Amino acid sequence: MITMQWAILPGRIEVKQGQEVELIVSTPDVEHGLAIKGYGISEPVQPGEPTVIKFRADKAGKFPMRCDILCGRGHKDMAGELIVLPARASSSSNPGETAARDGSLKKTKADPATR
Ligand SMILES: [Cu+2]
Repeated sequence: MITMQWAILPGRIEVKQGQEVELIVSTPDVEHGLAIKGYGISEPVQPGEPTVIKFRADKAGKFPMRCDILCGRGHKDMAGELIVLPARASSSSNPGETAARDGSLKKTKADPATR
């Protein structure tokens, strides 16, 4: 993905709960930051050097993404949204539960809930 003056592209990222997410973020102009509220993510992004952000999407919901480094007049327009689609937990909705899988970065097409 790209942080640039004045946008975060793509502005909407959809992942599944429990998925290992790897964001490779670059910037074509000046230094920006990428922050994802709710996941405690806040990483600087420098020109010429992509930043790799890895995390496990263990919380379902919508999480605003922002640039958290003041980069100029359009700074506040740099916003996006991370959507974490809930795993199909039929009965229990215990939040820590999906964190039990080991962290391979494979992206399988249909990922049946492990239960
Ligand atoms: Cu900014």
